[in-house]
Amino acid sequence: MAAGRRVDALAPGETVLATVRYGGSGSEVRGGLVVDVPLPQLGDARVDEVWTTAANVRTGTDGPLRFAATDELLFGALSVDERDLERDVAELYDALLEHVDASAHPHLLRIWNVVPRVTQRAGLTDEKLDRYMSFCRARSLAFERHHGSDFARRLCAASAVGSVEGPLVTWFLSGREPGQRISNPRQEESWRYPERYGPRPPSFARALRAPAPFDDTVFVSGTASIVGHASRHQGDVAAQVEETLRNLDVVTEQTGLRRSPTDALWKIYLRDADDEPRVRALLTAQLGPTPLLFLRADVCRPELAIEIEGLLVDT
Ligand code: 3EB
Repeated sequence: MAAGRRVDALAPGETVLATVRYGGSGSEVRGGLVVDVPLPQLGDARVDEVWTTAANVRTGTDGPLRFAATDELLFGALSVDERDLERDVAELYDALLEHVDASAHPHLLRIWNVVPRVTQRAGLTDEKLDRYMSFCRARSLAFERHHGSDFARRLCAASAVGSVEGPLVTWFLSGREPGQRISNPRQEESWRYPERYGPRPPSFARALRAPAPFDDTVFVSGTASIVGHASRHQGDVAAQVEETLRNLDVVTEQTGLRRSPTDALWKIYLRDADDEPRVRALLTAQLGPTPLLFLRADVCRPELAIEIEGLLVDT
């Protein structure tokens, strides 16, 4: 299983499980599931994220869910045009969790979410809520409905960032075997954030060690300049990069694996496209030759300028 990397050519015997295309890249598709993500890429390169496998791939749909699966893995995607954000998130996650729970791949490993206008006010009636808080409430309630009151034990790695426009899009990977949740001792568990960040906390693990068919692979969640539960270095993107890298270092220490695999793609979400050259220079100096994919996205807290996610692999 080759995970989330850029490919220029497929190796013999490899088939595509899924292609994640950013910013309407419109590039050629070679089978499997296609997920179009409404976030523009920054910088010169235009790369897709391709998940390949040596196993047979079958594709299908289940209501709003589209998927590609092997015997061991399920890659699925859902996309809804917005009517009411909390109702949409509830329906989307109900469809996702119903399908996954009934499937031969009931263990969620990684979820990505793109929420339109994520930092805007939730509505005219509730002054204190922004749309990220609404998203978190509906997602948390859905996990509780499907997995019970101790659903936190089963949470996987995730990201949730904002688009300017377009549908609510969620895509995910689940497996036949469970992964192993990994915490970051520098950061509060997301499901224990205090109520000032919203009436229901976010629902994700800092990282997850992937089961077979992955080999010593860890999915690292979106990681930002947060220590404990507090945002750090508002207005200073270079300091946020440093703090984020410290968090990535600490998560990496917990796993016993190394950072900087050369064939995995690290994704950098930037609130301000103008920060891209500077952040690219900082990260290239720190991460070495790892391929970097920069996306213009709203990080879910307005004071955060950057979020980074990726994979650790034993090389
Ligand atoms: C954070 O640490 C920053 O809501 O699924 C990172 C990863 C973040 C996942 C999510 C949010 C999510 O709270 C934001």
